[in-house]
Amino acid sequence: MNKKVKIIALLIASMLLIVMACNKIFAETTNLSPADNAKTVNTEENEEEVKYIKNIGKPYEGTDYIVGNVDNDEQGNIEINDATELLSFIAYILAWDYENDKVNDDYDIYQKLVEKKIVKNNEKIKNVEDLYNICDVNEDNVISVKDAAEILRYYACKGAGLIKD
Ligand SMILES: [Ca+2]
Ligand SMILES: [Ca+2]
Repeated sequence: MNKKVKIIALLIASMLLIVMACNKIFAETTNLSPADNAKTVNTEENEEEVKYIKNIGKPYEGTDYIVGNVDNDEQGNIEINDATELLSFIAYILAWDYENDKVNDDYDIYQKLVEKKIVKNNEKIKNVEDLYNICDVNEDNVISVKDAAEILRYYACKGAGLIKD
């Protein structure tokens, strides 16, 4: 994929994610009548999602970094920039030329992108475990747009006062 295609793909993915994040938030905050609440089945999946959000913005156990703080800003804030940094990384993982540019894991790709100054260097990411601890916020062992969506959702929920420290 050439650079233009990647950028367009990334922009489309970003817009989709923002729309998805907004839809989810409105769905969660507007169904306040008892009849509507009765319709909301608290499935296991919903409980899982809540759990993921609780991980984001918190220190990863036994480390000095914060889950979801992809850009490693000093305040440790989870903001849109963390999602866009992650989306940029994901776009390059998806477009990676595995045939010609052999890598062992996503950390190798990350390092190469940092060298080329395509993604920002996060000093906390020193190995593949750190990379996944910070970026794989929904803990499904894949760094994907779902993780970026969860970061956006956290950011929006926090902004709406739905998440307290
Ligand atoms: Ca951040
Ligand atoms: Ca994930």
